[in-house]
Amino acid sequence: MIKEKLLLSALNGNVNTIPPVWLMRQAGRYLPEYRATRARAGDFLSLCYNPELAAEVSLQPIKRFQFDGAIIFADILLIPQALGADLKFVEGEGPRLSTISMQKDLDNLKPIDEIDSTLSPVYETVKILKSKLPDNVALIGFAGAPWTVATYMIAGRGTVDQAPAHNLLKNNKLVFESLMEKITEATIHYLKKQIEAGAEVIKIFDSWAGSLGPNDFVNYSIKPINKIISSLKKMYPKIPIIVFPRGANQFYKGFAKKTGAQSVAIDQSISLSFMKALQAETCVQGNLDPTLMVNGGKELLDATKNIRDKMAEGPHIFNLGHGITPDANPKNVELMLKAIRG
Ligand code: 1CP
Repeated sequence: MIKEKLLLSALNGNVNTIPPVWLMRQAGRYLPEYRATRARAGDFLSLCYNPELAAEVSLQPIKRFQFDGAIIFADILLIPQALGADLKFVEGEGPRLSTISMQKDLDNLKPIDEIDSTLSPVYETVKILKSKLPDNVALIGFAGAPWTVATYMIAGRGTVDQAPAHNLLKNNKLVFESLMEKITEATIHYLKKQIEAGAEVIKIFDSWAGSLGPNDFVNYSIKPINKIISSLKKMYPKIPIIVFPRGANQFYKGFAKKTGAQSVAIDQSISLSFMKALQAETCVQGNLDPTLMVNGGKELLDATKNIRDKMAEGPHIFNLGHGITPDANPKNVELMLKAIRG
């Protein structure tokens, strides 16, 4: 009999003696082998669009750490690029994109049926990964949530407070909402294609959900995510979906049910008692402070065991509260894994 993959088991609501574990941004700059492959590709975007090399970097943390999930190597900003935004990554600074501020900018975006001319290498990456992954590892596809993607498309870069997006919403709601609609449709298509190519789990990153007030949170985080999930579920009723509404604070409560997600990823600002309460609603994932992966030691061990033990009675996926940082020490990942798996 083939045993169910541990990650899928947790997403189906099962309690496991040892929780499945993977890390947000597990393929990335903290790994020397990633830096080597990226250098071979030339730059970050060339790596994203090179299926053989992208699959290779997704597999690197699996080989090194035997994680229970592999995430495809891509970026949430590939959708804006596929829609026609000019995108580049400036070394040491981050992404730069052409901006959206008026109807004319929207009119210049490509129709949804043209985005695959940019995105098809990502589907190829998924296929390669599917054929190469060990049997016990689940393949995770992903996209950014419409609000988070819109914040980059409107500002043209990452911002601390997402002010440009909030201003567009306030001053030109029609353009803002049309953009959200467009991203939502593109994302449904993109994720559908990832599932067709072999993704077994989908993660939606709403990394900037925390800057939305109560009404905007409903309208621009929950509703578009719900639309994406319900559209995918019509085609693939069983596909498990994890959503990360980073910074959602008290709005984490009820979030899984309202969006239709099977799991919520919890950032490190949430207390373990609140996380435990959320576990009564859904499979919980995350919460370990990523800064602990830099210095490691007893602090890392204690925090790891504390999360594992407090979440042991319900469905749980071990993960960080946000992405692992470039200055993290791979040895500390091993330390953490030992504490989880014994
Ligand atoms: O220099 C490099 O090699 C680029 C660093 C890097 C990497 C490794 C970027 C630039 N993106 C990625 C890959 C990536 N991004 C993955 C797949 C790899 C993995 O997880 O193992 C994923 C899932 C993402 C998701 C992503 N990209 C998010 C959501 C998650 C989060 O961290 O909140 C966001 C917000 C982005 C945008 C982005 N891409 C890269 C950077 C530096 C940023 C942040 C920009 C900013 O706001 O400053």
